[in-house]
Amino acid sequence: MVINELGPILGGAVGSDLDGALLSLGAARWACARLAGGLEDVVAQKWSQREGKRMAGVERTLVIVKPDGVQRGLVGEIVGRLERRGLKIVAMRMTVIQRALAEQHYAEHAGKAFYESLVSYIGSGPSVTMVLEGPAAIAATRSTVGKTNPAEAAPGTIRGDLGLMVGRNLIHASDSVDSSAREVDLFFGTDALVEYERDIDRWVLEG
Ligand code: RTP
Ligand code: MG
Repeated sequence: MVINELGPILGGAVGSDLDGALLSLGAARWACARLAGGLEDVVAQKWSQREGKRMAGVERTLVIVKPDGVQRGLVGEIVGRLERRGLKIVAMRMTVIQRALAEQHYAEHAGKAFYESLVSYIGSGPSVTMVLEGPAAIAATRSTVGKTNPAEAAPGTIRGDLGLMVGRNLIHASDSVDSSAREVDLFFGTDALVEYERDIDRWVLEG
């Protein structure tokens, strides 16, 4: 294949005298360098395509199965729905969320009427915290989670199928790219995230 590709490149430069030979040598070197460079470009392009696919549109989101979800034995049900959607678990931990962490996590709600009950609820027992990854993972997770108040959440959503009251709505999910970055860092940092590929990904991810 290399020879075939060199042929047309060298064709015009090959001659019978020394100048011609040197010209041919120079052309051959140039052609080899070009082919090698081309190969590097192809490899680099492949990598960047792969990386690009992972980076462009692929998001991470922080999900918490809140204490009511754990107490009601719904961890498997809740995580299963998100897993079946195709989202990939890249971190998971069972933890009792301490007051300081709860306050940081829900800082945007400080001062609201429900803030105290919210902070006390989220720390009232073990939670399962996790980071999910996938294309548009933030919106995809929020749509599977459903509206904040389970009474208004659509059937088919986690809150709509499994909950009744806003103060017992089973699950937290990041609501934007910014809050996801902040929350993933708050609960896991970057070291605790596990990078891996799944064999099924080609059946879940297009392209
Ligand atoms: P989350 O942050 O827990 O995923 O919930 P969310 O985005 O759907 O709702 P958000 O407005 O961030 O509220 C955070 C949590 O506070 C409790 N809440 N209670 N009593 C109330 O009016 C009220 N409003 C919100 C809920 O537990 C909600 O998930
Ligand atoms: Mg929220």
